[in-house]
Amino acid sequence: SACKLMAKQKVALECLSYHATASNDDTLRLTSETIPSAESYNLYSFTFIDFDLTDEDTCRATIRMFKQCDLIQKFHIPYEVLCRWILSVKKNYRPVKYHNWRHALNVAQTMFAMLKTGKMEQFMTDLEILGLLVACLCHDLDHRGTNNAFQMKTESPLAILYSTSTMEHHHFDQCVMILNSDSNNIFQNLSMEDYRKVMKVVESAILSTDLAVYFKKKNKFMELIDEGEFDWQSEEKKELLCGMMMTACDVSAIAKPWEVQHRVAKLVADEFFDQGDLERLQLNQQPVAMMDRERKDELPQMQVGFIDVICLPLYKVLSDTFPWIMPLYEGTMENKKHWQDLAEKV
Ligand code: 5BB
Repeated sequence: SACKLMAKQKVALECLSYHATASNDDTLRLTSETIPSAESYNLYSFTFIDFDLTDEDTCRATIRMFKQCDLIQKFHIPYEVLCRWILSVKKNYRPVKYHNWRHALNVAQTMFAMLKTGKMEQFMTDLEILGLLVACLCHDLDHRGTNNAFQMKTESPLAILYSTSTMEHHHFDQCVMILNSDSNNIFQNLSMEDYRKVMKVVESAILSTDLAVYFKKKNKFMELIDEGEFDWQSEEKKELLCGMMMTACDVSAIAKPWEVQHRVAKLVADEFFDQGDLERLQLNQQPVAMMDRERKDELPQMQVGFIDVICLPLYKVLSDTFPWIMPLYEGTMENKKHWQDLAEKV
């Protein structure tokens, strides 16, 4: 429709005014650096922390995960293209408080740990592993620190373009945009069929990071588990499993050691409060409790709710089926106690 076309043009113009891909200088520098071991970055652990890593280290850690999965060899990814792509992805995250490049890296690292330490890679093809890691790194590209409801309320061009899963469609579009930029296509040596397959994995995985999609799909997933379904080979079931894994990784800050969870929750809250401020200023609206700085005392109770309603049920069903990812469940249980203690104090 004419309306959608206008919205598309607006979004395209916004993108044009911004230089999207990494410079050759940065790319060549990263290409020539040595990549420290996975152990030195603690990549196999569910308690990986990015706080002490430099920006350069976050790129090296990302390359290390590709190497440990042998993806560079298996899919003939030119090393310079991989380096440029990683820098471009990093560059297309905005400096918002929580949904930034560090979050993307953490989500990808949890996926890596689930596949390796959690022994879930045996259920995945190499192409799916490639798709999942790429999806994690790209799943919040160009996040503006505001959610889907905010896009809708402000009638942003993005919301006109995509009425459901607004931001997630945009994250996937940005992912495709980067891959299609000069010398950024890490999939360039895949066959037509593999190319189509991996893009399908990436698209479905990124779209499933919309919490609304998770709520729609989780019952189907839990039913399959209840029926004792351990054959994950059918395409439909595999897509369902990948979606659940994406959510598990997306919220995995909740399972980190308490000091880390506490610090990250404050970043999440600060980003929510910034949206709340915008809603007051731009829309003259009273924000919901979660986004209202005046109600920050309720944060511990909200975290308990988040843990009980979303995180624990998901980690429970996943670790019942894939026992080696139990640390995610246990870490979350531990943090629930801390948040409950704080909630009782107010
Ligand atoms: C989440 C769903 N939302 C539509 C309504 C509010 N809830 S909530 O009550 O579970 C909630 C979650 C309330 C407050 C929260 O944070 C206060 C700082 C959170 C919360 N969300 N806490 C966290 O530590 C994290 Br991490 C998140 C994740 C926010 C992004 C949602 C990711 C979607 C995953 C599929």
